[in-house]
Amino acid sequence: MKIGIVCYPTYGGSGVLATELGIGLASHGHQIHFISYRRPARLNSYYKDVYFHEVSSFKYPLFEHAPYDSSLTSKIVDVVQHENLDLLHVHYAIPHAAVAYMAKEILKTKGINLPVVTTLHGTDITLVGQDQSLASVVEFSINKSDAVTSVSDSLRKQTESYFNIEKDLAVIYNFIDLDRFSRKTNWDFRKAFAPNGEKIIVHTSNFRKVKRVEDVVHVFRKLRQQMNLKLLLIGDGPERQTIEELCRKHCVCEDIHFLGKQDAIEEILSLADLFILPSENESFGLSALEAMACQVPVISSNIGGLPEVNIEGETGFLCDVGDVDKMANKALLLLENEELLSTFRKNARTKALEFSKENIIPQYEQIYQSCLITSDVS
Ligand code: GMT
Repeated sequence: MKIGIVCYPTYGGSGVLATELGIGLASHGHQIHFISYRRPARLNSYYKDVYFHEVSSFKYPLFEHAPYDSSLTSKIVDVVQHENLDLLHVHYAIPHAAVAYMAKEILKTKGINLPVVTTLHGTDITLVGQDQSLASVVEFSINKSDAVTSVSDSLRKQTESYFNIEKDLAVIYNFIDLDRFSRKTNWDFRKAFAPNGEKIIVHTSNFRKVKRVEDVVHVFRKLRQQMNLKLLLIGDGPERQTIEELCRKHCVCEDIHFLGKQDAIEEILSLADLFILPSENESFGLSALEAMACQVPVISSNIGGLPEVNIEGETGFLCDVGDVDKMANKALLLLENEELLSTFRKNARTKALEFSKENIIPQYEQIYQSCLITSDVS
């Protein structure tokens, strides 16, 4: 199949997942065409049968904002026609599902049928999508997609409760490359962060408010009163400055490393004893899965799709949003008991195996096939 993939090119989970899916599909013999305003961050080397088409923004003094949606639509129409795409898969409803609908309608006037698959990732439904300025477009474009998938059952239910959905939403969980994300501890590297054998806690996110990174710092402060440990914060985003100030205020800077955006995230996860994800909203928690695959137990909030990934009392612990006392207590329970920690480590890896790319990618291929069959018949 020749498949177009539209996604955000950033380090965020939806872009990461879309990129890994494209790479995985190409290894199954499909030809993949990414369409976005920048080369996706994870598409950082050459892959056979993977192409990238950049959407350039049109600037004109009259426009306060460049009309990205229109430029993206035109680019999709162009790529579908000239590369003979069979299908378009868009990740994150806003604006991609609406743009896909418009491209589909334009192509119809040229005698081309373009099946569209939309994958809902999270805040496109739970946060941004519910804003009155966007909600009707989100609902309409979900209903107009040929197939819609959701990255967790929790997100499926939320979508159905917030919007008037006329389609079946298929749950296809996020997936991971288990060869890449496996524990390969580099002891010299570990020593660089924890020279005296301290335990290491890791958090990775895009430092948006929804991630509640301040809770990570509060949990860390509580733990640090009981034991020596280090915190590695990976990623960057709007809250980073506030978090740095919080660390300074509480004089914990010497034990916290802000590592910024990282490509070889699995190398850092391989150093960790515990991963903390205290989000206010999390449709799946791909970052938690990446940690678990590297044998790192997870202390997370019990929100959204997190309980479908992080299993209470097996792979980690689930706590109410903002309950930093419980998060610290559960973290201490694990960090002070090597045997328990080691059991949780193994459980985390075992659970992660369920989300292998080998299990999940064929589920997308099945959806594509059914779209093509339906569009042939109609
Ligand atoms: O929804 C977002 O804020 C962004 C999105 C992204 O692009 O990072 O994250 C969502 O999609 C990921 C991949 O499916 C999920 O693992 C994240 O849980 C989800 N984020 C939220 O629900 C906050």
